[in-house]
Amino acid sequence: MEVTKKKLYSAVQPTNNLTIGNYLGAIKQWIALQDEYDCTFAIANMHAITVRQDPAALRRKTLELLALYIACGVDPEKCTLYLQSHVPCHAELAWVLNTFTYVGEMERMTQFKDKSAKHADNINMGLMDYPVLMAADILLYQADFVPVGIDQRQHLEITRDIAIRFNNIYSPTFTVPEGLYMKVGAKIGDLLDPTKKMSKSAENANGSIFLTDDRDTVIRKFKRAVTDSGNEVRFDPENKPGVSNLLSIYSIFSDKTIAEAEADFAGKGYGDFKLAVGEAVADKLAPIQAEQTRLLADREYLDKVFASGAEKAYHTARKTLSKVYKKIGFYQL
Ligand code: ATP
Ligand code: LTN
Repeated sequence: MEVTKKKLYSAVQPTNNLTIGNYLGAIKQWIALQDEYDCTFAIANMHAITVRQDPAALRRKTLELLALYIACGVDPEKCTLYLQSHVPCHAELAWVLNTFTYVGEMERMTQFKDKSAKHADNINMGLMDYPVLMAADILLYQADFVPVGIDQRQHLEITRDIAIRFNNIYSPTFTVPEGLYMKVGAKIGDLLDPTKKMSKSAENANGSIFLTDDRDTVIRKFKRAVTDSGNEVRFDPENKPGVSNLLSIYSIFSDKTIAEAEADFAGKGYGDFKLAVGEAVADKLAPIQAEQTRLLADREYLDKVFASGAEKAYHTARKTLSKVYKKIGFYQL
């Protein structure tokens, strides 16, 4: 008997270069789950324009991100991979959901407050509406699970609230989704300030490891990473945030548990430890970078993935949107 798989949905914005935080918090989970779930992964270019983008760079980053998804191991034969702007239903559902979302709720969002402070000259309506568009993404595909980093938890909560609100006013329409967060890796810290999340738009690029960084750059950045007082390599996020962050990174990149990672460095100093973390990361990034470069040279293939992804995504999204239009009373032909 064919068992229907649960649905999984996630997306990343094609802005800047991805960091190992994006990889560990989001994409690595996708790869682990793609066999078990019915997966849809988007490139969120409509979210990206909530902050001013250079058009040529945005176009280039879009292809680079698609190539990166595939190079990291996301399989376009198993999953639906598509570009958000190729499916008009996102903007359409976001409009409807706007009428089920309160201004006060959006003003309270941490990311909105952070980004408003960072881009004080451009606090546009899209920046404020960002979570509603994200809710539309997720709800269109009736996703059961959304694998993301911890920083997205608040957006997942508001998505659930909006879905529940709509379902209660009309009748069950949307699946109420749950966020999926990695046990280790859901919040990778900045190497220079480990209590802050590693971000692809951080001011100081030395605190972030980009998936495009070459071996020397990776090792140099890890050598400069802040550690803590003492000299023991021990996992203790409260008292040793720097070392614990590096241990988390090392453990995931070398497929070891935290305890095994600690054991590797028993009796060793911070210098040896940081070098080993850098090498473990650089070893894993090299084949991904080579594959991304190979894929980027094959534009025809990438366009085909986008075209078939958009077609599949549209089919699912339109079904949900028609259901919504019917419930709210939009006259349909
Ligand atoms: P920006 O800093 O430009 O706003 P970002 O680095 O937060 O971007 P997004 O595109 O917003 O990147 O996020 C993509 C995915 O990566 C999301 O699932 C997010 O939760 C996850 N993510 C981002 N940073 C980290 C991090 N430091 N640790 C773990 N997961 C992260
Ligand atoms: N806001 C997300 C990117 C994103 C997303 C989504 C994630 C846009 N739409 C839908 C999960 C589901 C971020 O990571 N900054």
